[in-house]
Amino acid sequence: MAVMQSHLPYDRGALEPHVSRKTMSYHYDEHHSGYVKKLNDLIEGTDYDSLSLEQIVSKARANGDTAVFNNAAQAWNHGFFWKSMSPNGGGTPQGKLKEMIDDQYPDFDVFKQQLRDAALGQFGSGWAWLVLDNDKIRITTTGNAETPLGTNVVPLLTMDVWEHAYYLDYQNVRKSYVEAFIENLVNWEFAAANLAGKPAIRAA
Ligand code: MN3
Repeated sequence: MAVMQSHLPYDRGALEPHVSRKTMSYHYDEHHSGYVKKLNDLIEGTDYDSLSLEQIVSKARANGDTAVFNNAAQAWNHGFFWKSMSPNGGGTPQGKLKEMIDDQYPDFDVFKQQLRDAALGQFGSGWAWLVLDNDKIRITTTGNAETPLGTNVVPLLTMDVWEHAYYLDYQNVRKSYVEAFIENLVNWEFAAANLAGKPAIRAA
């Protein structure tokens, strides 16, 4: 059974002016779609074929099946990334997530700065993440397709820092894209739902 490309939870132009319709069209319809198509080509007729996308990521990592892992992880990461943004994003987290940030960081601006620094510090292609690590939140990054999914931390939020995520809108200036993500796009409600263990995280 083929893996389905996860749904884009808003219109392709909904994140303008921060992410253009053109970027979103390429990113969703070419890049994300390409990972899903490639994955399905790779797994057809194999033991992976009957598994969920999350199971494929874990099994391919364990088996060292690099091509399957890379395409499956990218398929999952993008589904998670679309939900990590919202046309009504930005602002401040509420509830338990806010409490944890307040407990672990001097203030919200320092937290945001560390998230920004992590996203800028990831050399080359990759992802910046907010994860739950035991009972603490943690900012981390992964290179290329690598993902916290299936490891011992819980992904709460992600930012795609591959150049294809921002080049058409910001050229090589990752900093401007990262600022726009943190100030205008980030979906704190999605992160809070993942923190609460809501099924949002499983809807790859
Ligand atoms: Mn991407």
